[in-house]
Amino acid sequence: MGQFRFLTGGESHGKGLVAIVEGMVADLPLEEGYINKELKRRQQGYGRGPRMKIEEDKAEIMGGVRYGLTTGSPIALLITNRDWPNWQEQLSIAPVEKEVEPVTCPRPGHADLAGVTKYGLKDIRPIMERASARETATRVAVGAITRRFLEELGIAIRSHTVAIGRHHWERGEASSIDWQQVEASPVRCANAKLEKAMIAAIDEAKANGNTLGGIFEVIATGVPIGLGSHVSWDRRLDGRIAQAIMSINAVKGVEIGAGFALAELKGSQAHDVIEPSAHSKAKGLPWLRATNRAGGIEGGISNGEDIIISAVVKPIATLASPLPSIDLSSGKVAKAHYERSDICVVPAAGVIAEAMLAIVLVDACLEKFGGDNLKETLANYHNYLRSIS
Ligand code: EPS
Repeated sequence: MGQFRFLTGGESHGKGLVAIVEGMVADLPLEEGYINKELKRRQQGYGRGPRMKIEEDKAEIMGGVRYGLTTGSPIALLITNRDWPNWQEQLSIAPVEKEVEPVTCPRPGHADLAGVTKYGLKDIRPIMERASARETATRVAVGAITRRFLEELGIAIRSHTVAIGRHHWERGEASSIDWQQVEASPVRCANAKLEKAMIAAIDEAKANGNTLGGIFEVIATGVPIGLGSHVSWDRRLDGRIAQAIMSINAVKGVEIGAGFALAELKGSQAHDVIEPSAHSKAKGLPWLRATNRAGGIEGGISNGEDIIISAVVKPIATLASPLPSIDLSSGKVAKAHYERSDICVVPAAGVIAEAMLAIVLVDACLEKFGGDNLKETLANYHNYLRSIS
């Protein structure tokens, strides 16, 4: 990360989650309601577990904003866990006379086994609490702040569900998406027939004590040419985006543009030819691209086309019909630990990926355009657009 950075803290069933965001410019209009709208989007999606009926995520801004404008100081956020009163014993911060029964049967696919071994703990509880995807609520809150900034630059980010289980869009079929339909869909899928099949598949998985994964796609429009750089590995925009998306809980693969499908194409078919044009949709550019297989990034630099990312989410690891494991306290064969959980998180993962992409793009924009105040950044930005047109 460059100029912009953030940290999160807190446990899934602890008092709450916190985030500190540093490097956002001053004078950006920001209200809690804007952040909370994004938090609500993350909580939705067919296949979420009973926890989402308990929580109603709201971010409280604790600092860094005055009279509805950022001040340039770190922005401090708090999201309270409504479930906390039910977990005060398990997650007591003060020492207790008698500890609750430890969790000792790791769930295959979760951080449980590697985490408890690495940190030398006897109880899996602290690992599962922090590895929980509940942490992504803070990322979406931070993502909302960055989305608000990107709006000022005319950059928009959206996501939709490409696949749940075996039910998926054909490649290229989802090229013109009805975004209103996506937002109204319980699985964030704009194809009514697919949506029905996805919902039925989630119901079936639930009935069998199982879980389902899938694929989401995230698209950023209005991105200027020139974010990121080819000069060093850690400046490459594609690498930075891949890391951010891969860091989302349960994501196991990330593609940029045509991604893995490029393996089957010849060089003459794989690239996006450059044509002169006075009507380019890319900002300020006197050319256009007939296709966008590169997903808006060439050589680690944004090329002015839409940035297109897709990622696969594995079926989540907490199963109502648990997989075989061992009890770490006895070494004996046992079933993996089970607590209530989600069946499918693909729609929520798309919303989280929007936040992560927004965070990376803001970092890259501030690196390119600088500025400590929105007006200063915008002046630099428009000056750059003029200089390249
Ligand atoms: C999660 C298990 C479930 C999910 C949770 C992630 O929580 P609980 O054990 O309280 O039912 O609902 O996700 C969230 C709470 C959230 O806000 O996304 C897990 O084990 O990772």
